[in-house]
Amino acid sequence: MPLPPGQHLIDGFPRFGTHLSRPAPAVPAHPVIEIRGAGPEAFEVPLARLATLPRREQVADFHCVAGWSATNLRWEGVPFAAFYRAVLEPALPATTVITHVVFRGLDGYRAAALLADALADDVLLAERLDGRPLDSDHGAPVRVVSPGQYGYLSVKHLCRIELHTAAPKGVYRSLPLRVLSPHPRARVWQEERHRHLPPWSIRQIYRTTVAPIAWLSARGSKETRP
Ligand SMILES: Nc1nc2c(c(=O)[nH]1)N[C@H]1C(S)=C(S)[C@@H](COP(=O)(O)O)O[C@H]1N2
Ligand SMILES: [Mo]
Repeated sequence: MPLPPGQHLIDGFPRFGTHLSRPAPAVPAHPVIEIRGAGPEAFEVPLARLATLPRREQVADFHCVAGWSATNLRWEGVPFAAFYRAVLEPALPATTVITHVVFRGLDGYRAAALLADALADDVLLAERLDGRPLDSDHGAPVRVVSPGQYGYLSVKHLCRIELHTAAPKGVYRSLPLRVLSPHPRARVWQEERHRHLPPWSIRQIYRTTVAPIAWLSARGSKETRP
């Protein structure tokens, strides 16, 4: 299977992200996903609710916008579409039309997706990776996995979903490379890396960030902490 344009195979599946050398956030004793935004009053969904929904196992590659790809990851979890239909949609007033969702992690990281993209067949709320519960490096206790989009939409340590009726503002404040504001659709086969610049112009810039970010992220990894 070829890789999407501009991607390079990396060894294994590194811990990677804007958390850099910070350790992963602690998993609460009774984890919940908080639902907020347009439409319903805020409410909480206990993670245990996922066990009552249809589950799926899927093998997929993972592509970071900085240019590395990891292959053949076996994820298990609940399709986001099943969660949306069973839990979110029934809470919405009939007249509310949701267009975007914002996923937030326990570390404060946020990413915005078009609802239509988040409802794609292969988008999971994943609780297991390669036959084991997700570990802290890869997003315990639950993360988004969207293999058709760059990794920045695959929010780890998912603790909140916001529902929006228009494109949300100011989502990527925390990105170190905010000037390279990410593409709202982020489809890997279309090489939608950036909102404004053509992908060839930023491949090299992104690639120079891979080694330092991977190195810093590894410092916060469970593998290297006492
Ligand atoms: N909560 C959280 N989720 C996150 C990030 C992060 O910093 N925090 N980084 C994103 C980016 S840029 C990538 S490439 C992937 C990396 O996932 P991994 O650490 O499991 O390899 O997580 C994404 N999800
Ligand atoms: Mo990334």
